[in-house]
Amino acid sequence: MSRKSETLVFKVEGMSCNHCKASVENAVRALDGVTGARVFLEENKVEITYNPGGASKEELAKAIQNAGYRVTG
Ligand SMILES: [Cu+2]
Repeated sequence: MSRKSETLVFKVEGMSCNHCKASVENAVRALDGVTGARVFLEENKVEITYNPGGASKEELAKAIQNAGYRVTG
């Protein structure tokens, strides 16, 4: 049985170094259904792969905000 995962990109403000990168990636990866998270510091974005049925987009965004960063798009 194959599970189809989806990709989502958020614009995130406030990530400036590898510590920020790790904080955001770990916060997102801790959520239900997330299969991958990768921050691109230069582009102020995070790319997330997740299985629908787990955490919602809103919950993903909230996890980033709770880690101390601002989701702008
Ligand atoms: Cu940092």
